[in-house]
Amino acid sequence: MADFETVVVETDVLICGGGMAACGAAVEAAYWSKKNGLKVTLVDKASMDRSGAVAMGLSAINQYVGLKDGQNTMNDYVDYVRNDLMGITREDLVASIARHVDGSVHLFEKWGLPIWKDADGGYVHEGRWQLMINGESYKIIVAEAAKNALGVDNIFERVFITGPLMDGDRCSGAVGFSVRENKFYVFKAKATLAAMGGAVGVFKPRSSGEGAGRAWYPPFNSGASTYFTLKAGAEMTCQEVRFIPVRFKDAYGPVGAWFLLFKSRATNALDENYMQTRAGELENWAPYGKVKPVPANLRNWLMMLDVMEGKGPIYMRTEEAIAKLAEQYKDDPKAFKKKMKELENEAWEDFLDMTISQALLWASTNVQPEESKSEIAAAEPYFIGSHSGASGAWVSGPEDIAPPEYFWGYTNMSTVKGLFCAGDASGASSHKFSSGSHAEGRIAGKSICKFAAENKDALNYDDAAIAKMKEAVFKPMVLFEENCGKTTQADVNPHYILPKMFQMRLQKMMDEYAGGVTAQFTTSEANLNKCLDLLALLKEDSEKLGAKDLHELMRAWENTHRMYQAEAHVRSILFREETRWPGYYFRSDKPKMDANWECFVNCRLDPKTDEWEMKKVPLKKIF
Ligand code: SFD
Ligand code: AMP
Repeated sequence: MADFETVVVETDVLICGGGMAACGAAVEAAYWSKKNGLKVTLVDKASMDRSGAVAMGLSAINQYVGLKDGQNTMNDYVDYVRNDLMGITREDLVASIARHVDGSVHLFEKWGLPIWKDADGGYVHEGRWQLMINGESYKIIVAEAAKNALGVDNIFERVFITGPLMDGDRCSGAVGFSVRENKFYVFKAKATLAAMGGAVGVFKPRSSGEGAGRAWYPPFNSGASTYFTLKAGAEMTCQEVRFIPVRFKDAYGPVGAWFLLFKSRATNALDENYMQTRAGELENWAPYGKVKPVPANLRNWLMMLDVMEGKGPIYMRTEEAIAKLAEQYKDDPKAFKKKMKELENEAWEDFLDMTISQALLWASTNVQPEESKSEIAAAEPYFIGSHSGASGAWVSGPEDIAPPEYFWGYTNMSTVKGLFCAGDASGASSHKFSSGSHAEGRIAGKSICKFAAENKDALNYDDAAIAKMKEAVFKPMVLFEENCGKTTQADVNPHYILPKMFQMRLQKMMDEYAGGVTAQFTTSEANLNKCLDLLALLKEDSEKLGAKDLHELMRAWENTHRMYQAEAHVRSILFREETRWPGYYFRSDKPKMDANWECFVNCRLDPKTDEWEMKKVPLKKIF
């Protein structure tokens, strides 16, 4: 691509991504870099103000421990996360985020984020760990602080990172391309943070045609973190631990506020509450079936059992919950009317703050939450280590908490020297959400500066290898340009496959064979092996991805990234010979939880041979 300029940026610390974890890392790294004379650079594929999962805003901060107020302890949070993940969690990482997360929340408030207050000036909790916010502008506020800390000259927006640069077994930066200009970027760095979110669109979504592109998590988080870490040769963990959120059907409105703040029930078409009628099923998943709150996947599972028996649709009983909350005012018509208005406002704001399309769907289908119940459903699988899933890189824990097996020098560094991960990109430390991802970013931001300061030696860059990378990055555009005239319709061509078609193929095989919506989240060894066969063919065809312009080039690379996430997932489910997270996925041939699998499943791709290594890693209890 002779007419694509190559831009080389030399820096010490490179932050890939501009979301919650990246913004946390930026704020902290800006501080520690000054002390150490380091340059910090951030690259986001989009515009930081509205990039990533918090783009639309949020209506709650889902992790606040309240350590100072003595509301909870760090141990309480570790217990909560361990139980919710059916025993599989890195307690050192969870504890470290828990002890720092309140600091991030207090910073958000200082920067201007409105957090709901009660009559005494205390935070209004949605649930034990969650705070209510007016969060439409949450991301803008957090991004502004990051931009101020780093300085806009050190930030590259609308630059898509395709993969890592390596100097032997050390990560030495990243390469990518501008999605607006004809530019290839080479970022040379002493240390790199992968904070490019999770992966959406690996499985076929429920939405089709008219709603394609609508998903719960942002479709622009497309597996870049996983691809980056895999291609660097880093060890990954919990790649089988996908997340299936239950959401208001078709527009993916959140349920947390309804269950926790409004104390709503969910019932089936027969008015039965599956949490009660199916309580006996929880015994089969002891000890985790017996904890409070019931783990998210088991809540899903009880609901799915109803659906599989034909007892759906499932409804959130919004009308019932609102009536109950207003009941105590019913003898005073004026107070009753005021309370009803307040509840109605809160119900709509919950969506308007973070899932605007759900408010639009309610409005366009004449749903009034105070009058009618509203359908909920299990969504398609997502890869998101920061919420209730756990997939991500296997990173070093903090020196003061981590056992020796989980500590290798720098907190949040992956098993590859110089490559750090945080937020959705780091695994086995679920339930960090927006605030915990920011806090983990801050932890990583400090640690990465320490690494960069202590590892200043010059790195080697192979110009010929970089030129080859450039060629590979733009190959889809070249293929398209050379061949698009060979058919009358550019989207059907024997010489290339366009990203849209490629993505549909990926989503179909994952949906049908790896336990997507169509397969009722059920899979088995035979299905997974079939999926691997199809993935191998898809991988061959990925060499033939075509792209008509820069935007489609981004789509092409997004889908290559997704394909690697898919393979890591399928191989990990296959390797773990049990069902541990029914409600996320069910292995019909291994339908029970097995104590022999009370361990992590880690995997690694050898970047040179493209061979996968799978292994069991012992689980260390600390608290
Ligand atoms: O409850 C590249 N989340 C919620 N968290 C909360 O605290 N409260 C809530 O109310 C939450 N809810 C919720 C949430 C998310 C969504 C989508 C909805 C509702 C509808 C979860 C949090 O948002 C989430 O945990 C964090 O944002 C995770 O942080 P991080 O940093 O790991 O990911 P990110 O913020 O999405 O940022 C990713 C960044 O990477 C960029 N990027 N950059 C360069 N090159 C590439 N190839 C890239 N690929 C991606 C992105 O642009 C972005 O900047 S509730 O309903 O669940
Ligand atoms: P959600 O909107 O489903 O993402 O939920 C927001 C937060 O509330 C997350 O921390 C969830 O784990 C938690 N949550 C949602 N529903 C329930 C429930 N029924 N019981 C306990 N916690 C819940």
